[in-house]
Amino acid sequence: MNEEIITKSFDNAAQEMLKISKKQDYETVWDRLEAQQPQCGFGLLGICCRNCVMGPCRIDPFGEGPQKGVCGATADTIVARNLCRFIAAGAAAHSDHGRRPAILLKEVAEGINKDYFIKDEEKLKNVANRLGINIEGKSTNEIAKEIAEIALNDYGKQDSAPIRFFSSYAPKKLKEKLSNLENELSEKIGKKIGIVPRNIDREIVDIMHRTHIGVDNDPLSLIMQGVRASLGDGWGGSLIATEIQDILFGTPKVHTIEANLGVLSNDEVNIIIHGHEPVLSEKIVEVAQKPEIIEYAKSKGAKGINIAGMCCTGNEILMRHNIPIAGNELHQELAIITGSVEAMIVDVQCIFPALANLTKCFHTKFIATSDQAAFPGAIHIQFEEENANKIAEKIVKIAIDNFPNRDKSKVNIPKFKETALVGFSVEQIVSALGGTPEPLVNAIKEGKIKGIAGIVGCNNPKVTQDYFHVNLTKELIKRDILVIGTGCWAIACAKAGLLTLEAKELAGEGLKSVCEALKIPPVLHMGSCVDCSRMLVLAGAVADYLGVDISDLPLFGSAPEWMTEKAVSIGTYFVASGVPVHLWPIPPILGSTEVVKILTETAKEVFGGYFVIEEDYVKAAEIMEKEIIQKRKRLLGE
Ligand code: SF4
Ligand code: MSK
Repeated sequence: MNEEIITKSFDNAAQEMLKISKKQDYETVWDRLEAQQPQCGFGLLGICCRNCVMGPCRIDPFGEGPQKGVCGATADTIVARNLCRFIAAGAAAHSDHGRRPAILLKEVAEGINKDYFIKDEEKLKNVANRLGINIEGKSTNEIAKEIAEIALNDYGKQDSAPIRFFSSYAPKKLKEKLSNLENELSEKIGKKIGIVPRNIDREIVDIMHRTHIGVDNDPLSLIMQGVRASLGDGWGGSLIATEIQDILFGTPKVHTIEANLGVLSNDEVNIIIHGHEPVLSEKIVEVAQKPEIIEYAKSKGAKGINIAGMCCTGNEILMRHNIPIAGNELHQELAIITGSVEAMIVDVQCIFPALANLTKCFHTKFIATSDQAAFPGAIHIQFEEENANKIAEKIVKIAIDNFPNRDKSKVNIPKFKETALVGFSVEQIVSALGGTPEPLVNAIKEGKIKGIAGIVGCNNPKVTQDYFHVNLTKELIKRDILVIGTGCWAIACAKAGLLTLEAKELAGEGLKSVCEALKIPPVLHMGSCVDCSRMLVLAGAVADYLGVDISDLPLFGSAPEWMTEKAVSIGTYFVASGVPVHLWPIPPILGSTEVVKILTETAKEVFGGYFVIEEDYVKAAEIMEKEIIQKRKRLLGE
């Protein structure tokens, strides 16, 4: 295989498609990254500001040119402001996602929406109990309405009390720590500092306000508001998305699926659902399984309908159904290049606008569906929850009608695919453990497992696709560290065969014995990006069980191929919740020594979590293992 292709992707199917792409001269994300070289040094360091039109301003990193913006903002202020705006956008994307199922649950409970119903009453009751709702004598719809109203109130209330989801789900010690910290930091810097989220939306608006020219200029004060918004995401918006989606669509259960481009079919209608929100994709799956729709596909010469996921919509669907996943973020263009996709249906987030042009080279219909996401060149079919069944059927039929247009001479489906055991919701993990965290805690005490690493995040063409994800994961399980995670990392591991019982052979002896006893893989798929909240809930449950803070637990996070603003919000709420987080590539912060210090040193002192940057996967695993071993020893009083 050509060296240039190997540096682009670690994935066999991707390498095969990249060869075809090069031969046929299709443009992909890697070509566009190359065209951007050299990338702007000011941007990479985070020292350019466009927050008003006295600028744009930039700081000379070599100390020779300007050291202040026109308004007098320093590198520290500019970097901190830019970082906060990253967090605001990431938290907004996750939390706005959560708003949709919350509104839908209310409409279902009130009987306004008849296209959806509550699939998981047990989860409904568990969430109600957690939120302190008295469910005695109440109907399912009454309970659902109360949950939806609490969730929506967390987005819109105007008092300063913590949001209800945070106060109901966060572990005791974390809540105590954060409220004490508000007082300590306020005293230290002589101005009021808030860290506990008051309102999911407000913390994001607050960032946009304070990063406007001439408002907040203190890096610590700015970053603490970034922390507050990120906590409103992790313990708020994302958690609401996860919990209410489970109520509406079912809590994931462990089952087997297939992963990679080899899941695409030569003789069925291939429909890819790509993006993040399961509200539409659940319906697409439902419609595509109707006998009359399958018959319709057969009438067009297809053997059936093959739905495959991509990115986090794919994760949502595979967690709850036997729906295969075609790939992660950097597979989106490669899937089109297989020439076998009748329709690529998208909603929001991580969808390349470049798909509009690429699909023109094939018969593929590129169908956008969200009022928030227009793609010039795409077919736009507006999705509305109140007409979900009708719209989903219309979309599936467009794909079916397109099957006869497939040009067989252009079809190249790589044979690569792997099976994967998926569906590890907290409920399934606890059930695999026999109903309590005790066996997990005992395995850590006995040293069979040193600790747990949570890996999340994207692909990024600056990193060889899946290389860091897969190799870091292998390094960690080899060292008896159980790995859990979400997002495109989970898809990378599925494609690499790491989500199988057989993968225990790659684990150290201790972890292997635990996998054998519990019949679980050493690497657990916990869902989509918003499902990082499942990891928080799991960490919180173990912390409360032991009566300690999350920062006392032998945990480490990593986002080794991240690219989105959402990943920055995720990393920040993990750090603030007490989990150290490794990152690669470097976030745009190196232009400020003060911001770097806050994220790496101050954070460690005040939260117990902090950021680490490391390019080499073995060194990253060493750093993670060292910290995990120390935490484990401290926890056991050794
Ligand atoms: Fe320049 Fe200050 Fe305006 Fe930013 S806010 S563009 S640093 S003048
Ligand atoms: S899809 S946010 S590229 S994980 Fe959630 Fe993947 Fe990152 Fe998007």
